[in-house]
Amino acid sequence: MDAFDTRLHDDVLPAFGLGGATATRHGIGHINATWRVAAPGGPVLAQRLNPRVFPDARAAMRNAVAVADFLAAHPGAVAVPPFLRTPEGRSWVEADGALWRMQRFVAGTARAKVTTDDEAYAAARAFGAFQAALADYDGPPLAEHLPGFHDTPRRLQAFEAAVQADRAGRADACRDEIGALLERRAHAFALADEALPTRIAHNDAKVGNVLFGDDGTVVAVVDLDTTMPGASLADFGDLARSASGTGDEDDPDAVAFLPARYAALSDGYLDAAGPLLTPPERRLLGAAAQTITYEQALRFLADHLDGDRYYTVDGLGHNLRRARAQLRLLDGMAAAGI
Ligand code: GN1
Ligand code: MG
Repeated sequence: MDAFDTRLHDDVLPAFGLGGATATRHGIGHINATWRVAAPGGPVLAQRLNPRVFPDARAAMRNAVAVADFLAAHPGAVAVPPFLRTPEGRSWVEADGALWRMQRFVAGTARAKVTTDDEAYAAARAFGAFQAALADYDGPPLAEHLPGFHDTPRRLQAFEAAVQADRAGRADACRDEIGALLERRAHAFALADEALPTRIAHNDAKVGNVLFGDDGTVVAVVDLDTTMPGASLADFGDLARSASGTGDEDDPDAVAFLPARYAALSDGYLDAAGPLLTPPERRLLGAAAQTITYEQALRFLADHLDGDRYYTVDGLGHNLRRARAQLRLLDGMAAAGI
């Protein structure tokens, strides 16, 4: 079942004591289905985790809840939306082969793209603060429930397998993009041989996963579904991928890398997390931006070749446009010598 043709299961609201509340579809995520629920105590979000993307959804939720609880118990740490509990103290319910959860709605605006260097700085500071706060994490151990999520060499292998399989018969029509990705394969290995510490990473640190307040400050970091042991550079890389250029993630014609925007991102990230980072982590920020942008191009093009089974698409060719946009951004980054 696709994220967009699903309905809110009848058991979910009653399980959280909200039977009878009105729910409307909400948000633009590529993966999960989300509803905004008008609850008596203020709005909440209900979500169905996509079981195809999160085969161990319980582990994903255990991680997310543990991290949210830890941050909530540390005043001054970056805010994340708290999870609601059922009267029995459970953070999710299971229905129709999926896991459903509710979170308090945090007022703020998610932007797929930032438009000023100040916004870029604020978003980067928030992800840096997330990293820094979690350096002291002492809650239950976190599972790597999506193994190798940012293992770029492995993503390259999966891409090559998708080209070989050509499951949807689309490879011939995108030989240029396939060739461009294979030519740039060195990006897959730029971080692979470095000694990088395993930290707690958000792992989906795109700029759309922070909420801005009206004054341009960040009010919360959201979407902890991929928060797992990982590399800080995966987060910085994803942030740079999503916020260092013009244009939407799926609009190749509008993409241009902006060096000043990128500088604001690295300043913000280092201002919050810099003291914690090792010399290789600091030195490799620019390499990480390119590696994660490359990785995302591999993932989008692989999904196009597979017949659009992973990401939600708006029609044929959407993943191909996304891949092209990543490639353009990557070339902008490389030309700027970051
Ligand atoms: C997905 O869930 P969402 O839309 O924030 C994806 C990320 C990609 C991103 C690209 C679990 O994120 O890894 O970077 O799309 N999440 C998962 O926009 O695969
Ligand atoms: Mg997500």
